[in-house]
Amino acid sequence: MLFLFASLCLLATCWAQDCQVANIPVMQNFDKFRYGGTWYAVAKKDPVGLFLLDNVVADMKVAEDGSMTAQAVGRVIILNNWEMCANMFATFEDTPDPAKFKMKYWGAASYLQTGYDDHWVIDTDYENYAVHYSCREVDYDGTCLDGYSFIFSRHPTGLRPEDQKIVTQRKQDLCLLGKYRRVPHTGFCEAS
Ligand code: RTL
Repeated sequence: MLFLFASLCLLATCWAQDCQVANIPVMQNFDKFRYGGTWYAVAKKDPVGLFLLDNVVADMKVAEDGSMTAQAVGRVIILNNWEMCANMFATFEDTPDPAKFKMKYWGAASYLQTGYDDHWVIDTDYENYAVHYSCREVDYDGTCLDGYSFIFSRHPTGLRPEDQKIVTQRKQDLCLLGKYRRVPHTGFCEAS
């Protein structure tokens, strides 16, 4: 009886997930120098409003002094019907947590979106996968009201089967399991 009770308690604590943005676990001992290079988006959870549709590739650069910048491309539709490949730029500001950055971003063309978002690295092995998260608006109860997340791979062909399990666990940690869509790569942004 006591055993049953103890295991039930254990289960309950395992399942208890508060989904508070402030409690989301991020990558420990994050090394931004190893994060540099090309990342192919394989899946994403969209925010409210306009967003990168597909063919998303990010190129992170980390200078010797540690300053991080990025270029990204992705297919977008603007003004209802105009499809284009958006060329985006970003600079990152460090925060006390090495895995949490503030990202200032803008487009090569003035009509593209600009913004100032969180850029959190939830998990990465630097060589194969990275899980990114950004909450734009925290709700009154501390959960995320509007946010987005990217699953990145070093390989244009997608995640290795052995990384899929870890990534699914991370989606769960973010309270976003089931909210992701695959990001197709059709070559739309390749000529730029
Ligand atoms: C990610 C990391 C690498 C650098 C940048 C990123 C985000 C870009 C975003 C672009 C949105 C563009 C839109 C254009 C339509 O006007 C996180 C990939 C810059 C959010 C919506």
